[in-house]
Amino acid sequence: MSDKPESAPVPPVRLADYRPADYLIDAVRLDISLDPIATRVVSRLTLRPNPAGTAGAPLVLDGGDLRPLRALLDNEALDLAEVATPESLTIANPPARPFTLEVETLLDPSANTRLEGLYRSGSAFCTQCEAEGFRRITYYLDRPDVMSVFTVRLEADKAEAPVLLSNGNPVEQGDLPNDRHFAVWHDPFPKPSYLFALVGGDLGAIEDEYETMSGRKVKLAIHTQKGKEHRAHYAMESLIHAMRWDEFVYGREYDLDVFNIVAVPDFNMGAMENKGLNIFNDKYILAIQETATDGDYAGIEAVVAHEYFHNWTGNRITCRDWFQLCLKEGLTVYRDQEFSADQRSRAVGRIGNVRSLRAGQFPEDAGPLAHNVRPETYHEINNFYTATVYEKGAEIIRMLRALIGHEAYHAGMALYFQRFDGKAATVEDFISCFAESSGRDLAQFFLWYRQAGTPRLKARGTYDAKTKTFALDLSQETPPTPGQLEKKPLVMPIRLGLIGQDGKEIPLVPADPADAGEAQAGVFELAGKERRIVFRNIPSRPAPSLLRRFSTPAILDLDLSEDDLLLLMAHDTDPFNRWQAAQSFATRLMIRSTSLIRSSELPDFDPAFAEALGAAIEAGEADPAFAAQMATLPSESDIARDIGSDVDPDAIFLARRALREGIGRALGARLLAAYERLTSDAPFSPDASSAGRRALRNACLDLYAAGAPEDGAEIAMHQFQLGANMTDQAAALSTLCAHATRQRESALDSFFRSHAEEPLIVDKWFSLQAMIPEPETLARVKRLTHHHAFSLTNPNRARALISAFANGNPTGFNAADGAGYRFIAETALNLDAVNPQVAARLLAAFRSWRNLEAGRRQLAREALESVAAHAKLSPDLRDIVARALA
Ligand code: B3K
Ligand code: ZN
Repeated sequence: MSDKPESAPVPPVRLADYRPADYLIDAVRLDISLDPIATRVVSRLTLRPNPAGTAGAPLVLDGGDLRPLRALLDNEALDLAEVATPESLTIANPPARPFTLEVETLLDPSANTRLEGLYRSGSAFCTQCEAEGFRRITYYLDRPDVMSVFTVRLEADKAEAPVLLSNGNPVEQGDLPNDRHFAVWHDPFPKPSYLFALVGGDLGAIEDEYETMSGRKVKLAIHTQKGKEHRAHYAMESLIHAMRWDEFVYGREYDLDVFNIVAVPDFNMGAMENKGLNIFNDKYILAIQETATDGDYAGIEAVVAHEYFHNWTGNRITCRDWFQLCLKEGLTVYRDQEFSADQRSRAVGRIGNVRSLRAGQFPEDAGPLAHNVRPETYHEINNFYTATVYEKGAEIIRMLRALIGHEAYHAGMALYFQRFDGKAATVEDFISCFAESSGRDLAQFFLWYRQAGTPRLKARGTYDAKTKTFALDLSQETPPTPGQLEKKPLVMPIRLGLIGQDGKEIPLVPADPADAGEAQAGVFELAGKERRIVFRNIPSRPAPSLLRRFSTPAILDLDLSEDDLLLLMAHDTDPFNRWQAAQSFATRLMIRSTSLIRSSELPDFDPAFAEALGAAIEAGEADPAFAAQMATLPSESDIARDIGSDVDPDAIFLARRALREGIGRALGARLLAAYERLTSDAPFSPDASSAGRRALRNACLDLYAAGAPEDGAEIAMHQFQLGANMTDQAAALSTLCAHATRQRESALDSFFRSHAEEPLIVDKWFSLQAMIPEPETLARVKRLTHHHAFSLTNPNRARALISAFANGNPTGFNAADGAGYRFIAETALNLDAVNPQVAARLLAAFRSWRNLEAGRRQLAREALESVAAHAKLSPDLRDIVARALA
């Protein structure tokens, strides 16, 4: 919580106000004596005036709730009362030449529940500095464009913290009197303070060695709580694959003698890319078959790679200011997506990216929290680590590559690494490299960074049987977003094909020879508001397959007939669009049923769709991971988003349930047969193809149970009791939870009893219950907040129960009496006193409240207003609630 009263409106930080720092810090020496409640930090900064700054300006260092003990300027003591407050340290007239500043601060890491700055996780000490946590350790120019060489000496009780780690390479270590010891680390690469990290603790580790492409040897280690080291092997393999991939694909090699990863149970997000010392949430490191699902393994592979890739895209080249966050995040997400696609199935990977973009980013872009991929103002930067910055940011890089081609993309990246290595760059710097490598003017493309909102792409096809031509009329429109009413046309790469009635791909022969190059590549650009493309030699009316591989993050409005959708589902050569056709068909059926249910009629069912789905599942046994995606229908939130306004979550739930029930009934025996065929007694392996078989088998079971709950529950219970691996166990339990079966409670009890000592599994136990789609669930969740295993101070646990309810239980959160809204609002307030970042993220569950039907909309508003009425909110929560209500 901020100590400052929040009564007067605080002005936002603006991109337009950026100015270089008035001082530079060439070197930092930190001496940190770790103690659970009284850690002493001595910081010695070597400063000089920045030639690019204002001469003679005062030096103002940032602080965050600090307790200074002493300060010296060029070894002369300063009067603390005069220069320091908890929030800043000011030297009114600093020397006009290089000088030193030494400051000692006193910290209480045990009292730090915000998990920003220096805190404790279990008995270990660790840090989280991005975005502005370093100022909670010592006074500093805590901004990413101030890059400095760090030398860190750590000292601690030898029994309590035998392992002492910081950034860079180890230099020295030794014993000290009173059972203490020390270690010195030096990082030769100048870096911003947000990349600083330290860890101290009694940790276990696994080690390995990696030889880079130029033959340098790197010692790799992953540290975990003692006794869990053996669960880090998959993470280690993933790291090594990622290191090799970055050499092979981007020509980037690792640059220090050691690379350390530490996994801790208390962490605000997934992981952090601190130079040479990545710190991770346990969830993204620890995995053995008994504790981790296939989804967990995939998450580990992706996040380990993501943090590693930041070493070049983020650390060697960092951001000039926090408005440029997507410069490192969007690019690094794109890199990790491509890495995972190369390790696993490209089509399935892409479907996963798009599912997550639509589930997380589209609603953000369509609601009151919409913002540019590169924002222009912010009140609290921590609230901008969003799906928009990360995932839409990654989509922009993907489009850039589709537009300029593979070669110009890699030439541009090479130029970027060469030109900006060791610097703090902007998005303009980045894009200029591709303008140069491709020879294209990318000014219009840049609008993707500056314009919020998901564009709508409308496509209409007209077939002329006489001329055997097919005309495709494309047009675009981006709806207004907060503070941005007028939108300009964007540049969209539209990858497309035409599928003939015989199910074959029709060669693209454009009527206008100027379109030949695009036809050859299969990618057409829509840069203006509209475009017409005419194709020749089309024997009969084709089914257009648009936005293949989801080449533009737009909402596609294409008037395909149900026959077209069935044709594409079965024959599109682009697997992404085969999946998309199934999703579009299911969405159409569910939206139709939602309206019928709202006018008290019976939901709709189309046996042709069920039949096509059955065929896709059977045909897909050769690529089960893909078939599992086909078998997974759009979520309730997907349908709500497509409906867009006057949303009734109960009707959507009933419509989705009815469709799944109908499909389950229609395909019952076939689903069961597929389930049996996919059963295997081969030993567990987390590889993609084994995971794919498990995914399809579990999807078949889930659909089967939708049509035959009792029989399905028997099978699920049997699979649950077999407990072969966590994937199958958790899937069985999730199927049991979806229905009010008699087995459900006993399965939940036994799951908890067997895994009570496993925090990551207990998290699953909380989440599964929070997502039970029944009116009683809110009472259950409230009861669970008093469970001895529940805690609001551990972010994983708080998210497992509370966020799972807010985001994973649409009928519970959106209960018609508003009780779900009130519960989440109250919990966000309680959390705010403990951990503002986690609280703010929780409250963002209200991001789509304006799209609800009138009754719920009013109740959601009241819940948000009850939060806004609190006088003492953290800046984090204040910012979310203010924007949500604006
Ligand atoms: N860069 C960190 C995120 C930091 C979030 C600070 N609130 C992890 C990542 O994106 O790799
Ligand atoms: Zn990142």
